[in-house]
Amino acid sequence: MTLFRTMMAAGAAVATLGLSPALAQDYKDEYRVSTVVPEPFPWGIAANRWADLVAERTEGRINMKIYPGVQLVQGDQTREFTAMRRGVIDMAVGSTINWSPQVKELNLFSLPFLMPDYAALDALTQGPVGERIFEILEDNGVVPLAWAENGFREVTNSKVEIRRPEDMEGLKMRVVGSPIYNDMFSAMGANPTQMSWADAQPALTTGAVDGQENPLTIYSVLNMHELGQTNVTLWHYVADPLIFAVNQEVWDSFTAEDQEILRSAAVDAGAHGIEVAREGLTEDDPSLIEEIRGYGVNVVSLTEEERQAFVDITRPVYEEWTDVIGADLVEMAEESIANR
Ligand code: X2X
Repeated sequence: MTLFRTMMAAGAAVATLGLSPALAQDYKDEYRVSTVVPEPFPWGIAANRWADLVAERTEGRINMKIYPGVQLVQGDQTREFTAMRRGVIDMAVGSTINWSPQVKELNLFSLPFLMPDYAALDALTQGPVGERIFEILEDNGVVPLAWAENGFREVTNSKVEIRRPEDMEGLKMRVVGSPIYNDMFSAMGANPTQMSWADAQPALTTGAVDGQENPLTIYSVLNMHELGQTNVTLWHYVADPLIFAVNQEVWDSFTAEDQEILRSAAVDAGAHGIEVAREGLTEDDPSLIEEIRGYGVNVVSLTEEERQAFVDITRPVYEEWTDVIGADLVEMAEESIANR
């Protein structure tokens, strides 16, 4: 039994003795929920839905306020997890990428070309891998409740059509806060620079970087075509799911009934968020891709052969990071995907 579980068991025993039951009147006036982007990004929509559902179902006992732009950690999204664990942030709807500096297993979702489609992503988050990831987060001192989605991250730039790794030679790319992204883009011959989301936007505007990678929902809400990002390659190389989570002490302060409301509201908000994140980006409904094409953007999909060249060139990174993440977890993920 881990120390965490021992403490939980002790806590439960105390609660049954009636010594310190959580009382609704001890609640804070406001619970601070961190996100990177606000509405109308699907991420912000999921967070707002969570807060609204909780307010409604607790009849106002729990009042959650969303703080977008990771403003509670001065815009540094790689510090969000630590801040939540320490209670500087009460709750978060966070990306697996942004929490992976502290929880190395979360790099699983950044393994290049692991998840070919939405069914593969669902096979991970909704299967044994998702359960294992939640156990790992609990062992790291936060309470995970449900999944939502930022999306498949596609590569965009202002200079060239990207179909082959060679096309990326020397491209200045803004990458997110896990070193695996530096490794991947270096392997492809690009010139990656790690930057927070807050810094990425001015860097794209001024042309300090040539390109970036993010889900198309982020691209379209920001009108990145107006920032010169007129080449988009749909390569589905990684996807970042989002996780709803609560600081442990805050969680323990809620009554069992309110904990259940928080959890089920997160599950419902997550389902809605996933739906919104995929809108217009599926085979059945590619309307968002068409809309982006309509702005004169060069949107390309890769042939199987073209995709394979990227798989091959990033394979050493995949293998190296398998050791960091844990071979067992990667194997479990590969198996879940194969059986999806
Ligand atoms: O910084 C990004 O690229 C973003 C908004 O997608 C994340 O927070 C992972």
